[in-house]
Amino acid sequence: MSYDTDNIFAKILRGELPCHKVFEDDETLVFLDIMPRADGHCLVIPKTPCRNILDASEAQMTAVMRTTQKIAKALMATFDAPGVTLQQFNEAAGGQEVFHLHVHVLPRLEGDRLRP
Ligand code: DGP
Repeated sequence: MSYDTDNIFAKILRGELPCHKVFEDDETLVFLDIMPRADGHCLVIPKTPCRNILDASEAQMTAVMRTTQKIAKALMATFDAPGVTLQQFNEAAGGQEVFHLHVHVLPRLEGDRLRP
């Protein structure tokens, strides 16, 4: 499957749509999910075009997971959360809605439930 340069996250990367930026480095951008399923719900994306993990280079996977680990630890500290959930969807049948690689990072509290 090809990369659609008009997907929402591509527009965010080009500055055509706003986002609440949490972190960025040369390779990745992190921002709050517009429909948070937990307080602090963040999305980690590569800055370069990539549809999902099926299309990702080793360098993109490494960069995204390095940032994901950093953000997971920062969210746990910020929200005093004892746990963190990662979610990652690939292709429509896998639950993917925005076709630019992203990892959901959700800080978790004891006994909480993710919002739908
Ligand atoms: P999925 O591809 O299934 O992982 O879902 C895409 C996620 O992206 C979903 O949790 C909502 C979020 N999202 C969709 N549009 C926007 C947007 O314009 N801004 C932000 N910050 N998040 C968005």
